Amino acid sequence: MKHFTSIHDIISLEDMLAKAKQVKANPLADLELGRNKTLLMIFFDSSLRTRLSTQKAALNLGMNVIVLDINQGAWKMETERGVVMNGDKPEHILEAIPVMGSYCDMIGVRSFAKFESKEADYKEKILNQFIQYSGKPVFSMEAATRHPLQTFADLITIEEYKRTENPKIVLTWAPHPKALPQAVANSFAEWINAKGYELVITHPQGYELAEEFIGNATVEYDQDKAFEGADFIYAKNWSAYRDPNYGKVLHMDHSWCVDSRKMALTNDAYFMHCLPVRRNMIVTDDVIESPNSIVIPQAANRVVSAQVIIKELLLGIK
Ligand code: AN0
Ligand code: CP
Repeated sequence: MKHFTSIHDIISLEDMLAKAKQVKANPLADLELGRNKTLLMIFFDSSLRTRLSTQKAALNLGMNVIVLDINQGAWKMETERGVVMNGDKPEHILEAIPVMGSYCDMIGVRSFAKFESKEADYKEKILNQFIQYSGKPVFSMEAATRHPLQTFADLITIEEYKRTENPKIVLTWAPHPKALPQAVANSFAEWINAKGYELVITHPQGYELAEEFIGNATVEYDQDKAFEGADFIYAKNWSAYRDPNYGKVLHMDHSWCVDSRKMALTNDAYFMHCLPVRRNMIVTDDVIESPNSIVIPQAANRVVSAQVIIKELLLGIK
């Protein structure tokens, strides 16, 4: 594998899931693979899970790890060409990227959607500049449109907990006070569609995702109806995708919060969320604390997904 930015960089999903099982059973089996190799993790946006789990995964592979928070101590960066840089940004990303590339063997990048331009976000401008100018294998730690390490961990978790061969999976929008990217929802739909499971996406009118991510999923505007018979409820907020509302919070309809009445409509479904989650906005205390909530093992599987991907990238270097 040369780079990892989406499911399209994977040849076989089944093969990756099998590799995840191996890594989970024996996490230190490849301790020699990454010896004397350095991973540089670049964060343009905050993180708890991605930062820790990716670092842990790299350590399990014997790598050295350097972490840079662009907004805490690094120079503010201009990302556009042609700008007269007489403002508050002393550095240009076009020098910063090859410099960062010269210090490491692999780069992980977190750079969320900026919501300034849908076109720039959906072209993955920042991530692609890293691929183009760093000279090193690059992987996404959540970019503008996708969060593939999260979704790989989600799918590993679903495989571990599913009680039927073809579970019904519901991706439900839930309210949130701030505009969040579509990345987690996009990736989730993309991977569940690729796996071939029944996927129902439910959200209020106006929060439709891009067609390329909806794929074969059913869109259901009635949340109660969507929940009927579900085996997994995956809650997530996202802002509007469609023009002219791209990146906007249209409303915060609290009736969409996942509560025990709605969970009772399901087939004793497991509750999932990528975290961080705002309690009593997205999900009630009792649902996230219930035995059916698998958010903690889901987050734990982030080490596994990162380790499988970093291993594939290391094998690509050798
Ligand atoms: C981010 C998002 O929704 O994309 C990261 C989730 C993993 N969430 C927040 O910013 C709260
Ligand atoms: N789920 C996830 O990516 O969490 P962080 O934003 O804390 O990394």
